[in-house]
Formats: sequence, structure tokens, C-alpha cells
Amino acid sequence: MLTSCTTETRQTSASAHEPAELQAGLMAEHAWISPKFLYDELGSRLFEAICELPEYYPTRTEAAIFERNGADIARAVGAGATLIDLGAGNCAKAASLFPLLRPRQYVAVDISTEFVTGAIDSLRQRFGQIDMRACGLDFSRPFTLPPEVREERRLYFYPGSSIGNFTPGEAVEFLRRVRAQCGDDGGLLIGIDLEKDKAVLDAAYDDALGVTAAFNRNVLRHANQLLGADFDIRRWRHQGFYNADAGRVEMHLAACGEQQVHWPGGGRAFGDGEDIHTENSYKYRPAGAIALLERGGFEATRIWTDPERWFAVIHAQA
Ligand code: AVI
Repeated sequence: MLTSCTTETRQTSASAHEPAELQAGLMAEHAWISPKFLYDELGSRLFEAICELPEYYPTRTEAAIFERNGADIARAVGAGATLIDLGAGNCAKAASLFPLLRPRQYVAVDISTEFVTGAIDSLRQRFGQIDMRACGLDFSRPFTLPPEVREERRLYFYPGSSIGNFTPGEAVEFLRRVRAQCGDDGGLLIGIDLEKDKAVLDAAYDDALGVTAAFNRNVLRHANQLLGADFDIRRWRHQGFYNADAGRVEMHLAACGEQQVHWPGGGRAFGDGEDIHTENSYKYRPAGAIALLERGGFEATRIWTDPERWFAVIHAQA
């Protein structure tokens, strides 16, 4: 695991156990690939494109909540914090809030170090007064922030409903890890997607242009690279749908015809229609979201939603 922060550009140190993790999922009775493998460089760019799609409401709905309630949110969280952006990507969301939140230090944390370091380099030119750090680490596992990160008033920022990509049990563990790195004066500003009509959710995760399909199928290209596998990407079909009983959107890749996939030291046969589960995206009711935060050791102080109550931004304190 890579846990150092830097102000210089450097290479991602992919974790050595990734091929083993991929292989274990592919060999499971119902094959699966962790959604973190969706985000190689191309996957991160495809996700940026998803956020522009008319069907994918979370990004614009969350942005509208920040736009409409900016002053109120800034009052609730207070200025001068150490803003720790989990899954920062291109850092655009946090940067748009700098004028409101006026952080003293900004720490952009992401599994993709190249992506986040490049973003920080250009932000530094615009916001010279904020101390900025890029930090490459996989926060889906236990993590420790390096000593350069200020301990005072840590405000964790976790927008975009990425918490929905954990199971509720994993989400609680994740929140507890954040809480442990928070200090008693810290807090969390989090975006959480809410339950809504199946038709809206189905369209958001299976868009007309096929961008989400490309994003999902790209995980096989990434698996080919990491594992030396020979998935024939054209022979896998995207599935993205709301499973109301489980309270989550699921993404799968279904085999088009029987096929044998090989990788050094292993392989697997897939039957026609057999699928690989690639992502869950849990949707919560407001009360469920607050309860989740409480189980994670936080107390929700404020909740802001859009008029249709499709999405919630919550401030929680340690
Ligand atoms: C990053 N995460 C919150 C997205 C979501 O909505 O679960 C990932 C995504 N998968 C398909 N479309 C977007």
C-alpha cells in the first residue's frame, strides 16, 4: 500500500497483491471483479464522461445542492480546515468549493497517483495560498495519513456517493477508519445517493450512448493488463440495473457465448450468459444514511437535498 504524500510528480506504485485479488474474484463461484479496477487511466476518463451524461443525475444534482446551499454548508463546516478529499480524481469538485470552504491545507487522496498529482500541479497555480498535497493510497483498506497532513480540524470530503460502492457493512468499516483519523474536532462532508424510481436508476447505469457500458467493459482490458489475461472484450455485454430488493444498482458483464479465458498460471471457462459482477451502488433513504454515519462513529449535524430528494449532502461531526 502506498501511503506517502508528495508535492512532486511520481509514479503510481500498483499494489503487488492486485493480480492475486483479481484472480481470486474471477475464480469465485459467481465471478466478480472489485470496482476499484474500473479506474485505470482510461476508466477514470470514462467515468468523467459518465458524469456529463444526461441520464447520470448524481453529479449535477450534488453540484446543484452545493450551489444552492453553499453559504449554509460553509457555515456548518467552518473555514480554515484541513480538507482531505477521498477519491479526489481531477480535484474539480473540491476546487469549486475552495472559495466557500477556504481550507488551510488541501490533501487530495486517490488510488491513481498520476491523475491526482497532475490535477494538484495545475490547482497550485490558481490557489497559491492553500498548502496542497497529493497522496496516493487505497483508502478502501486500513490507511494512515502521512505526517505532513495537519491534524487540526480535519474535514474529510467524500462526495459523489462513492460510499454507495461499498456494501453497508464495508461502509461502516470505512467510516470507522476515517473517524479514527479524524480527531475529536474533525468532521465529514459526504454526498449520498438516495432511493428513487427504478426507471431513473436503470437509465443512469445503462445510458443510451453506451458510455457506462464502455466504462464497465474497460475493466476487462485492465484485467488483461494486470493479469496477462486474454478476455475478448467484444464478447462481453454490459448490464446495469436497480435491484430493489437489495437496495442497490448492480453492474455485471455477461458472456456472449461460451468462452475460455486464460492467464499465466490459470484460467476459467464461462458459459453463455454467465456473468462477472463488477460493481454495486447502494442507494439509501435519508434516515438510513444518517444511521450508517452513526454506526461509523459520526453524528450527522445537517442534511441538504435537492427538491426531488434524489441526492443528499450531509455534514457529520466526529
Ligand atoms: C463512483 N461511483 C459513485 C459511481 C456510482 O454511481 O456508483 C460509479 C459508476 N458506475 C457506473 N456509473 C457510475
